Amino acid sequence: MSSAHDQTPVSIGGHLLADALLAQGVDTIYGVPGESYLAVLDGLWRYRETIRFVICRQEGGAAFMADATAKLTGKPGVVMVTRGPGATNASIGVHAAHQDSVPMVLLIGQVGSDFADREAFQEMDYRRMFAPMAKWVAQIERADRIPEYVAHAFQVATSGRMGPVVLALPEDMLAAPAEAPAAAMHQPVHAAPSPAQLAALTQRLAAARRPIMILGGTGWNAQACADIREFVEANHLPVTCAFRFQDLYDNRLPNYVGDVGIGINPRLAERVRASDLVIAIGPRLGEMTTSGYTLFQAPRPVQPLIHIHAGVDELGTVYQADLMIASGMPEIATALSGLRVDASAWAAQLAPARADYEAWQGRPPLYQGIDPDLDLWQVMRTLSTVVPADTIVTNGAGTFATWAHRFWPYAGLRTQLASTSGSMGYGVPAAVAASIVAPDRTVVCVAGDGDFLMTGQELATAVQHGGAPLVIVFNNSMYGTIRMHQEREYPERVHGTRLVNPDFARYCEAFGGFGARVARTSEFAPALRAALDFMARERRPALIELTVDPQHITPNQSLEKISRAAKAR
Ligand SMILES: Cc1ncc(C[n+]2csc(CCOP(=O)(O)OP(=O)(O)O)c2C)c(N)n1
Ligand SMILES: [Mg+2]
Repeated sequence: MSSAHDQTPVSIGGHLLADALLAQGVDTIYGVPGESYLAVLDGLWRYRETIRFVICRQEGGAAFMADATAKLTGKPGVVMVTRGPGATNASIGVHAAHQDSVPMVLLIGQVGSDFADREAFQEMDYRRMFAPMAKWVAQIERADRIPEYVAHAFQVATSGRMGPVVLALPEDMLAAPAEAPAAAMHQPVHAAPSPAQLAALTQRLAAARRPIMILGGTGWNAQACADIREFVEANHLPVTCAFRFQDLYDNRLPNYVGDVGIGINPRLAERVRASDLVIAIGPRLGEMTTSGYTLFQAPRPVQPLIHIHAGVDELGTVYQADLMIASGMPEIATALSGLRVDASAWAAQLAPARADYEAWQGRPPLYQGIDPDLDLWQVMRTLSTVVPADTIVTNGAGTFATWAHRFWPYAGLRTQLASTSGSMGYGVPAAVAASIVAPDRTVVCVAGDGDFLMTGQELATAVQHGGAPLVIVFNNSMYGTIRMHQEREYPERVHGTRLVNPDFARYCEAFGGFGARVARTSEFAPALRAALDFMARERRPALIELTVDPQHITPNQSLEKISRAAKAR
């Protein structure tokens, strides 16, 4: 007698994996194929209309795209790569997702169990390799447990302090016939503030004279940002954003007083130092946000500190805050939205703090007394008046990023995609992914000449999948950041920092995109208009190369000035 169970057609591991991804709500996967996971590709082929498989040109780009997609959608980013070489390439994005606390699931084809532990072709032990970078690493040895492992991976990636999870998939396990009961959708779990914690927060705020807020980290959504805005405005609080989380509060609103990151406005740094209550909601208070652990003294800050973070393990690790609250962002934001205290002690401090921010956005000291051929401050201003306010701005790493960080008015949640890991090459894949996932948004990547060529080939991915980002390359023919540090530490001993570059405009044209080069300020607006017209008409990427004077290294000073100061020391 046959049971209903016997009649279920037997599947294979690779198909169960595709089923399990669908069950976890996956609609986009980034990857580079490998012979190690043909059975998964076959499983995904069945869902080719529901799960978009974005084929990339390098696994590092794929992993950055997944990171950026997670930041943009709030859902875990998914990457699929092959063994050794694929996994090692992808690791840069796992590190980025870890430092950014971004939910990511990396799937890696693994050698079959018949060859395991022989250092077979491309074999690696991913548990050991990813141990310091990922929240959880597992290898699925039995196909009948695929739904369980995949659900577990999504659960871990999205709960508490979010982060990357790695699943290795032995080839024979993927190819073997198997059946497994389906898992349900994962349910992200986040703590919430207790009544006692909220009472303590209220009491400290009511007693403060110079409070300031720092918003940062991941896990925010539109409602949480709106709730925080209500709390901030009702209590006349000055609000700042942590390094590369500048879009958590609309920069154009009067309570926003600047970003607490690299190259912080000295007047803002002074306000944070002189504050008598810092309320940090979401940031890790890492090296970049604390100006190298100087804004706050470790382990016991001079300023009273309330630190609210999604991860229990993060609280108290560097700073022993006076009040530590483990909470998801929506949970704390809802709790704070209706809170009102007497703000008369500090309300008058808001306008001067905002004025300091606005002054910091003015024409920078670098250009005082000179009329540069290409005024990068003017370029950023032109850009911000021409593209829509909700444009997504992405960047990798280099001094060029300062122009975006300091002068771009981020208009609220999900207008910035930048990695706190400071990885070069992040900007292009992030822009490509954003343009594919959010085709109705304008996407601008700000890149350096070094930064751009780390992942510039992902323009091909944009073309293949209908993405149309605009890339602006700040070309100063050098790894400028390192040159700057070199001049500071070893003045005039230039070594290992010069670059010989291709023609970036023609590079983009070779992918079917638009390219232009701009050497004078007046050329920028027409080039921008032509680029935007092209993107709208052709739905392909555009690139504007800026010929940047290598001397113009930061908005504050020239290379020569840095070198001179170093020699005078
Ligand atoms: C993947 C990676 N490699 C190396 C570095 C070290 N690094 C930081 S900035 C920088 C130079 C960036 O050069 P470029 O993109 O041309 O920008 P610039 O500083 O010249 O504006 C380097 C090499 C890094 N952050 N990431
Ligand atoms: Mg450069």
